[in-house]
Amino acid sequence: MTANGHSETPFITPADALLIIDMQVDFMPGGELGVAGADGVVPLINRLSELPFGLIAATQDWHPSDHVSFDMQGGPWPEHCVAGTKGAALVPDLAQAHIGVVLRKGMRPDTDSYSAFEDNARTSRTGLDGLLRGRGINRVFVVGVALDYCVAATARDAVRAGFATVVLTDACRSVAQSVAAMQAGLVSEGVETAHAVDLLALM
Ligand code: VGL
Ligand code: ZN
Repeated sequence: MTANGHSETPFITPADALLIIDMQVDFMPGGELGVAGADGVVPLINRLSELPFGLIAATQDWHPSDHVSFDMQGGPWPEHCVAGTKGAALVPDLAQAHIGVVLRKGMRPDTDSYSAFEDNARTSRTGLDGLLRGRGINRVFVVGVALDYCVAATARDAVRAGFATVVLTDACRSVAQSVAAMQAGLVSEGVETAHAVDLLALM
C-alpha cells in the first residue's frame, strides 16, 4: 500500500471476493432513498463481475414495513427497501450471472444493519465471514452504496474479520460525505482504497 492508502497492482485471483452492496432500486436516483449517481456505477460493477473473483456476493437491504430505521418509527431514513417490494429488488441492469450469493440484512424490526457481516447492535451475524474463509478468500473488494453507510460499515467489519479490504471508490456513491472525507477515515481504520478503472485496466 502506498502512503495515500492506494493499493498497488491488485490483480484479481480466486482468493479475492467482490462484495456488491445494496445496488437496489430504492437507492437509485428517483428511488425512496435515492443516492446521487448510484445508477452510474452499474456498468463498472458489471465489468468487475467478469474478473476471476473466487466469490461475488451481493447484499440487499430488506426491511419489514415497521422497521426502526424509518422516519415514521422515529428513525433517520424514509421508508425504503421494504421486503418484497419493487424498490427492494436488485437494480435490473446489474449483471447477476456471476453473483454467487445474495445476502439480506436489516430484516429484524428493532435493529438496523449497515454491514454485510453483522447488524449495528452486533447481535446477529450473516455468516459472510465464514463463507468467505471457507472459499479460501483472503481479500475483499467492496463496491456499491452508500459509501458513507453500508459500504463503509462492511469494509470496517471486513478488516475486523481479518480480510485485506479494498474499497473501489469510483464504483461507490455516497449519501452525504465526499469520497475524500470517507477515504481518510477508512484508510485510518486499515481499509485500502483503489479505483475500479485502474483494476480493470490491469487485468
Ligand atoms: C443504507 C441507509 C439506510 C445503505 C441502508 O445501503 O447504505 N443507508 N439503509
Ligand atoms: Zn436501510
